[in-house]
Amino acid sequence: MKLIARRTLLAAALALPSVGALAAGLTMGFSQVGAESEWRTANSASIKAAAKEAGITLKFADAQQKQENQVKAIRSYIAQKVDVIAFSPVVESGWDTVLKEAKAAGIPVILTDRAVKVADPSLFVTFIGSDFVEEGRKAGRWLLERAAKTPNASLNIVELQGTVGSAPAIDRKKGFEEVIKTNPKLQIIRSQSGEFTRAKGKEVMESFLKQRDKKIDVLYAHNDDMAIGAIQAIEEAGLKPGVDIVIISIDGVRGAFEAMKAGKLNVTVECNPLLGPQLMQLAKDIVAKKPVDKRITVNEGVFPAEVAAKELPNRKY
Ligand code: GYE
Repeated sequence: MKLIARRTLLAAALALPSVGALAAGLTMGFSQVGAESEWRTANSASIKAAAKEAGITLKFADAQQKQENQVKAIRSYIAQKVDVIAFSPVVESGWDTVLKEAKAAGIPVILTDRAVKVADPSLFVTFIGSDFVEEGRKAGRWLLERAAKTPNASLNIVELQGTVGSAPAIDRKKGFEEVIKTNPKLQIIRSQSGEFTRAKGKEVMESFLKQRDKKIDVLYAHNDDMAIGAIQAIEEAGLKPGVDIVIISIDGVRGAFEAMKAGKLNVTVECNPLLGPQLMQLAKDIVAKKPVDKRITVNEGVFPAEVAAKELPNRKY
């Protein structure tokens, strides 16, 4: 603290930029999806901390899950002539125009967490984030193994999808379906968006449970928060989550490990939100005109309930 204070005073006296700016002198505009989940909270915290650590001036805007807010934020970063723009696109499509504007202004764009569908891939420099199709496959493989223990039983699955049109919702559905279709006893009987939030996950699960035409054996939730919301709905309906209904979700946040420890969630597929340090390094490399890979993925695991108690103290988000 003292050292920084002294340096800042010195810098002020000499009319020099602050310590952070001296180290990198870089400004990043970041447009975040929102604050819809535990994953997102950890992701935002990682980005803010890493920017500070890297001496990068961060302009951060929360879009409250609305694409129009992200477009506005990106336009304002262009107007402010930031050095680099990074964003996590709430949905996949509809970005061509604003990204062309960034390109015309000569500002490099980094995608983090979620991908976009654009006609011209040169509209962004690189994309750092998880492989969501693979996460869906991992969830599906876990269920295949579980189903192999009761080979004659048909299993009715309900699915809580993430935000409509978002890369993780599209890809996690795709990867899961690709794997479970190899076993005709596994059928998705209902599928609806719970918008990646606890409240909506609970609400949609309640409506699934009210339709009594078919028994629900399995819940596949595209994130932990929706699974946690659904667990409440299942308990309120007088059923035992994790026992009467097998529950699979994605992210691996602390809340999921706690639910697994309590026997209410069966497995979570890891999706690492701590992208900040790599993002800041990429920004520096790009501004320094160093070559970077177009696609950077993250290594992730699968955590069944059996290991939850042992793993919980090691979790960083
Ligand atoms: O799984 C979910 C969040 O894009 C990977 O967004 C992210 C997803 C994450 O709301 O919890």
